[in-house]
Order: sequence, then C-alpha cells, then structure tokens
Amino acid sequence: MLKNINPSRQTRVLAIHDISCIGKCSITAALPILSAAGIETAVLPTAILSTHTGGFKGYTFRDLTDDIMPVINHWEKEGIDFDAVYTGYLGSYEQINIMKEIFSIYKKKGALIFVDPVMGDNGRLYSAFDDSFPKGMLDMCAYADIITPNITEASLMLGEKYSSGPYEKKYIEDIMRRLSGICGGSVVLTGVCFDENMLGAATYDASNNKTDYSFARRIDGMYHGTGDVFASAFLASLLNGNDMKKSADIAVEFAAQSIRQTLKIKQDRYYGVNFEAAIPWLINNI
Ligand code: PXL
Repeated sequence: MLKNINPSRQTRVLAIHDISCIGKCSITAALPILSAAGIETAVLPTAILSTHTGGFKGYTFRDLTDDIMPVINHWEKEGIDFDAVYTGYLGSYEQINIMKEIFSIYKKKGALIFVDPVMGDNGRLYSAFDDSFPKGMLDMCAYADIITPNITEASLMLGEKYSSGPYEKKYIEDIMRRLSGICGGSVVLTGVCFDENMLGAATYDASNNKTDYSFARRIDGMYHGTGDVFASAFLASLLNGNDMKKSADIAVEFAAQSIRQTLKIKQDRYYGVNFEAAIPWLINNI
C-alpha cells in the first residue's frame, strides 16, 4: 500500500547519481523505481556517460562536479527541501567533499541521508576510481543515516581482503557492526549468502542493535545494476513507512524478480535487468 509520509506535501527525494545513458543503473533505475512508489524524485547528475563502465568499451564521460553546488544553491534560494538525500555513483573524488556539504545542508532540515557507497563489485574497485576512494567514501558514510554497501564495498572501506562467500554469520555481523561503529548509522549489506542456494541482504538497525536477514533463491550469473535496483526499492519502501526488515524483504524480492524477468529475454547482461516488468509487483507489495 503506497503511503505518503510527509503530511505537508508529496514525499520528495533528491537522487544524486550518474546518468549512464544506456545500462539501466544509477539515475535511470532510481528515478523510475522511486517515482513508481509515489515519491517525487529530484535528480542531480554527478556525470553523464554514454554507458556504465562495467562492460561496454569506449564509453564517453562528462564530469559534472562543477555543476553540482550551483544547482543546490539555486534550490536553497527557492527554499526547496527533501525528505531524503540518496547518493550513488560519484563522478570524481572531489564530489565526496561536495556530498558532505550537501548532507550538512539537508540533514539540518531533517532529511534522511541514504548513501549507497557505489565503488565496486566481485572484489574489485570500479575502473574509474583509484585506491584512495574507499577511505574517502568511508568518511562520507559518517554523514549517513543508512548505508547500503555490497560485500566488496564493505571490504574496501574496512581495508579487509574480499571473500566471495558463502559466509559465516559472525563474519557478516562483524562487518555490519564495524561499519556502523565507524559511520554511526544503520547498515544494509547486500550480497549476503550462507550457502550456495540463497542470496540476499542483511540489515543492522543502529537504533535498536537489531540484525535481520532477507533472502531469495540464487539465480546464477552476474546481472549489472542490481545494486542500484535494490537500493532504490529499499528506499522506496522505507519512505512508504516500512521498517528496515520489511524494506529489505521487498528490495531482495524486487531484485530477484527483475533478474527472473531478464532471463526471459536473450540480451547481454550489460544492458541491465528488466526491473520495469517487476514494478507492478513492487507497488502492490510496498
Ligand atoms: O551500477 C553501478 C554503476 C553506476 N554507474 C556507473 C557504473 C556502475 C557500475 O559499473 O559504471 C557509471
């Protein structure tokens, strides 16, 4: 059931990610998913790329670092507020400091700061970032109420060697407690598996020290953009008044359904998952 959590106006999110023109990740996932869930979604692009960087060759890249603060300054003059600020893939190291400034502005006005520390997958940092990036991202996460790393990103931020799983419960809960201890907020860890059959997410709610798990049957293969689809559905659910556990259940199932829909079409996995086909399920189950 879609609910509006803000009594004075439609719930409004600011989504700060790149625009990968092809590849269904970042803004091209966040905007349709949040909008479908009834949330007004303002976008602030960090960069424009012809495709994402995870498979296509020779992509174009336009860095928008210099455009970000002028946009915010204009909104400030107009008195525009947000219920949540949601960041993902950044276009430059410098943008880390810019995000901290933006978080300070909107946190003061009561916005939820939701950071997907998009940096890597399968044990590797994405090609556009250098080794100093994870430490910068960890510092940025200290401004967040909720962070949603995958296990690669969590390992990079903690300076730990990546392990591909299956994992022990203690390993997962240690990672979440350590990240929450450093950053101060709640943690949603993706890519969690305790066996070969089920894959999902763990949530650590810093307000009550509660850990929960959400799983779906594992679907073999690598599907690009599922982290963005997961985080966007999680936030969409949270802003409709659901708690972290219910939101993780919804986001895990939404990502799994998006992958299952993708398997029906024979298209290269780099083109992203067919989350559009799972949107009716999302809005009926949120
Ligand atoms: O889905 C994460 C992502 C977002 N944006 C860009 C990317 C990637 C992952 O490769 O390259 C530009």
